[in-house]
Amino acid sequence: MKSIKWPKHSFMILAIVATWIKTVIVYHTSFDMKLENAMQHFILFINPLSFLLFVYGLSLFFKSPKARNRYIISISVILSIVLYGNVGFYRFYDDFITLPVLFQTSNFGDLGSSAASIINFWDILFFADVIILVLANKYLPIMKQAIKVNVQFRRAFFVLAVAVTFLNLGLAETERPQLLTRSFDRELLVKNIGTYNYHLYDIYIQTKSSAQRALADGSELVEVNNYVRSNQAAVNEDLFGKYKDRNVIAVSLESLQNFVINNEMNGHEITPFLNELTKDPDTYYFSNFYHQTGLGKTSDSEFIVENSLFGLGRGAVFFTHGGNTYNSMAERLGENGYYTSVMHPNNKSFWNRDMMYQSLKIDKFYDVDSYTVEEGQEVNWGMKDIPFFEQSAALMKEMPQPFYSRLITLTNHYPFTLDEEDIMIPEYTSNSGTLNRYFQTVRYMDEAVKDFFQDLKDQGIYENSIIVMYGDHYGISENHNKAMAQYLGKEELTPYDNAMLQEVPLFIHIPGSGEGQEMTEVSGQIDIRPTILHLLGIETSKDMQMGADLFSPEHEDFVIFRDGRFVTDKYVYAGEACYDKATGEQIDGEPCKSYADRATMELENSDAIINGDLLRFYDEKTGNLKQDAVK
Ligand code: GP9
Ligand code: MN
Repeated sequence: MKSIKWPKHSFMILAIVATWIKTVIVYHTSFDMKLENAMQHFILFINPLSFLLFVYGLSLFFKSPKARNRYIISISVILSIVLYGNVGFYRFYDDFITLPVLFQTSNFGDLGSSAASIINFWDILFFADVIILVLANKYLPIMKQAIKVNVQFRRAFFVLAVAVTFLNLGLAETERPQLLTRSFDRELLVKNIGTYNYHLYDIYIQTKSSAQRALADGSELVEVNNYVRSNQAAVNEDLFGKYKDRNVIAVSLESLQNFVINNEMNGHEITPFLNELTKDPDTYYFSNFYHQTGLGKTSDSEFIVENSLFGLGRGAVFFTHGGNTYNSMAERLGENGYYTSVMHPNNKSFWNRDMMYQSLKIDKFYDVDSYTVEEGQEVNWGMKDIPFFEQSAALMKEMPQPFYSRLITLTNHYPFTLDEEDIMIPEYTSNSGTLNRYFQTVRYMDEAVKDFFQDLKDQGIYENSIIVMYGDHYGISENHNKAMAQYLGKEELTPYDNAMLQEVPLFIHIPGSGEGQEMTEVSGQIDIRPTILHLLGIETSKDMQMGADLFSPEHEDFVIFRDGRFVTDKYVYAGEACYDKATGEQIDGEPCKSYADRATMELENSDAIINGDLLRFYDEKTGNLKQDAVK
């Protein structure tokens, strides 16, 4: 032993290295994380380091070597328990632990009985670093050496830790832009910032939400309730209940904007099938319809459709408020005898769907594990839409009827790539590869929807269903304004144009109805819930919802975006300026003012419901507060 020259801070360094290496080995052996390239491997490799430098680095503040080593060993024990806890949870649920599930004891009902089968003797290796540290502390006297740490050294050490953190975050940001603000997939988080940092982040998000929740009481609901009641739109007497007990098949069309509908790109029709639907006697096509999503993108659109409430201005409500009480469309349909599900061939924890769907009372989530993804059936983000639809229709055939199933497509997702054999039209010719390819993936999606209609007919489900299809959010961001202006034949795009580009198509296809037509009311995703429920003859007059039935004679031409922009039949408010909707010219702000105030109020009311988890106090049977709501 004498020949080895141990560095000064041997025990701390040993701890950092041992826990680091162990964590990386555990990543590879115990979690099934898909790594696509060398950079992702590298990020996974370095991601435990920043946290470990900080937490073990605190040992530099200890004077007594005994206390210092005890601290280091305790940390290694705690981190091992956290990691091992995750492994156990993952073995059972295929997911990483998030704080709320620790408090939802019902989740562990099944776990208890199977704990024995989850644990085995070799799991002792998950504590390998602890064992190494304990042995080193006992048998290597050098480890117990007292070290005088000067301030400069400590400072340098923490500067290094900060640098490693930034390196990690920077690499993660290039690999997954906006990771922390929007991509709330636990797997992505662990892959990019590491399991320990992920837990800190999760604790931060969840405590923030629960603090707001704890401060709220039922009295806040009174005001919100008054607002909602005074904005109710009456039902359309002719249509209310006309399609009672039909299945509802809702299709979220990924990134589909309205500008491609009934339009061409260099002489090529982009959406031939959807174009036909706009003229089809069984289809209501809404041509002045807008998405209302924020950072939560697809998940926000799901939230809006299910609850007729807005997502949040910051973060994704699916992630931040996944445990709230809601009164979703699925729940309402479930009460009316429907079997409810979501079908989406992605990993179930993406957007915290697996947790959120429990709160939305969705009976079953057909995630990627419900599908057989064969060779060549995967592109870009996952399963291609055509086989996805085909297998979904087959699954639907087995569902008890009536059912409500919401399908989420994936192929027309940024960066809009396709396999050679799926390309049906050439790329567009602009400086934006994104926009150029977008037309091709939209064309593919159109084909997929066409096939889906046939699949439904083949499975005998078509006739007795209502098919609702809508674009979930924009596909082409303002970063591509130049290319977009070229396509639209404009000099440049103004805030007015960008607001108008938030239009997404909505189709309500009712086989055999014969009354379909183009509908021009200015409307948004928030209106879908009451519209569907009313077609099925389900009352919503006591529901806490912000939208209005699109067929109601009282539906107002007014749609609010999550960021406060809005569109009416006459005005568009964007970039803090008022525009004439017909001409796109900026006008005096006065006419927009009262709408702007209403928009703010509506968004605030919606936020109050979510932040305070107010629906837990609400009795939607009576439309009153629950008895014990006011403290
Ligand atoms: C992920 C899919 C895409 O499962 O819904 O989400 P997005 O990036 O569009 O929000
Ligand atoms: Mn989406």
